[in-house]
Amino acid sequence: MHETRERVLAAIADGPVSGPDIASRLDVSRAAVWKHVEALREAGFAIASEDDGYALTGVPDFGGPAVAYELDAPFEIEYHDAIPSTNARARELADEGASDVVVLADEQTGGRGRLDRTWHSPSGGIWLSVLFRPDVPMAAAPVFTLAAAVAVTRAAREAGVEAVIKWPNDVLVEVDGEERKLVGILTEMEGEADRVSWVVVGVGINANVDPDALPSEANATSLSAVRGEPVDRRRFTQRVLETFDTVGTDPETILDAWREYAATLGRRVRIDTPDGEIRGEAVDIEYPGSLVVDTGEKRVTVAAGDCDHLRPL
Ligand code: BT5
Repeated sequence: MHETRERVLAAIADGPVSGPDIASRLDVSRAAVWKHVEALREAGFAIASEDDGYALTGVPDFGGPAVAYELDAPFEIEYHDAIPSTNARARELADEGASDVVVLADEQTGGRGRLDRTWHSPSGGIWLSVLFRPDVPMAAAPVFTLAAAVAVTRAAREAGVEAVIKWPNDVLVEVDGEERKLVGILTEMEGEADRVSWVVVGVGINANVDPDALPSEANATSLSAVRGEPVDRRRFTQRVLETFDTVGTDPETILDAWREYAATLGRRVRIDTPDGEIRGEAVDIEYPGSLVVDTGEKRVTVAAGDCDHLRPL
């Protein structure tokens, strides 16, 4: 958000402050204060103007300025009511040289999963992509998928939904004894072997979405369906971005948090990899995001693939 606008919001957050007061505090003209107040109202903030000044009385439920307001993470927010794909838009921004931007949408009309699969993204979800430029080799990038999974799982638990992580890129929740998909993550990047140029971590969260609007074969659910009431999408998005930012790039922090939330560890799994199927017990996660599977004969380290949790023998 515009920096002065943010400071106007902060100034009026705790009750009425007069226009001249704000102007002198922020060292801008009274006309400028008025202009910012009008722009904030247009963005959905409720601002009362009384005899003793302006007071903030309401923050919009969702949208760019709403998420940017009181966000404790260093990202700009670019919001769209509807867009084909936030990942595609973030890649465009990357090509233009941008960084530390979150593209956020209420609805995607061309959402993508891995391997060109379709990601259904009806209105009411949280569809977002974080664009950043970490100073790491390309091979390290899977760790950001883990970090995103940790961030969403923590936010879901704070919102009362007992989410768990399924390797490599799903967040699930158990409904009537069955694991259902709540979130999918798609990480894309560009760069040279020894250094990434940019990373885009795309996170699709079924927030306030009717599961009936999602394909039945996806076995999906949503935060609102599990909670029985809508989630505060503004707060939820902020918590995801804040946790993603604090777990940051430190591998040990990310792996430890991931192990705590993982449903895959200790489970029998079947993994489809480009080199064939692997079955066994998932025993650990290794930097930068490989699953260690005990097949009974040996331990194999799997870098990527589609994973199914199997029933215990
Ligand atoms: C994923 O792929 O799980 C990654 C999804 C990433 C989506 C985000 S949204 C923001 C950003 N912008 C984008 O365009 N994408 C990212 P994968 O593991 O391949 O799973 C895809 C499969 O999940 C599909 O084939 C369906 O079966 C199922 N699916 C589709 N939409 C779903 C939904 N909303 N919820 C749960 N499952 C879904």
